[in-house]
Amino acid sequence: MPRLATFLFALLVAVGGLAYAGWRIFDLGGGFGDGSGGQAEIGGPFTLVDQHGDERQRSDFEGQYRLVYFGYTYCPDVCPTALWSMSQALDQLAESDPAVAEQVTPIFITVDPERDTVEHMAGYAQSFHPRLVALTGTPEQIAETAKAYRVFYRKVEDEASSDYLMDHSSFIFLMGPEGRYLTHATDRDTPDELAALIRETVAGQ
Ligand SMILES: [Cu+2]
Repeated sequence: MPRLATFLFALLVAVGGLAYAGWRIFDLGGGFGDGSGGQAEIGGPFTLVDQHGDERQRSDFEGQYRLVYFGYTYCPDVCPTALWSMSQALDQLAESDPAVAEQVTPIFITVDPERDTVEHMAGYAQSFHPRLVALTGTPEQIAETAKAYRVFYRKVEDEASSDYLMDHSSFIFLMGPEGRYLTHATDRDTPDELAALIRETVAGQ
């Protein structure tokens, strides 16, 4: 009997793991269309607050390409890497293609509104790029925005301390001047690759 119990438990874990993996794969592959095909769109209207305490909506960025990244300031590695790449890529473009660079607004949206207050976002954004717009909001506003971008996130309790981590998707979305999804990169793309992707995508518009 204990062997059966062990087997059942292992099966349960495996099924749970598969379901979770499936969700992540869906999350990764789902809906990355160009907005013109049958796939669901990525992005949507939002109302959030920036690091200066000002309300910001999607329409505020009309006419600007946007590099949008969801993460959280307490992230130990992935978010700093992605935000560093975005900043470096924009600095590179400012040198090589200033006309392109000035059309792109980098946006960081927290998935951890509990800890990422306006004040906290202000200090964090400063360490990356002077033009980085860092957005937070109520848990509901964040959930709605993340859902529109098909971004997955969840709290992961750390048993060793009272702190927690956030498990989250890590995509750098390039949105067009009308707010439509164009393409995306990830935190694993180098600043060079990201700069090239932005340059080519903007040129192809
Ligand atoms: Cu992160």
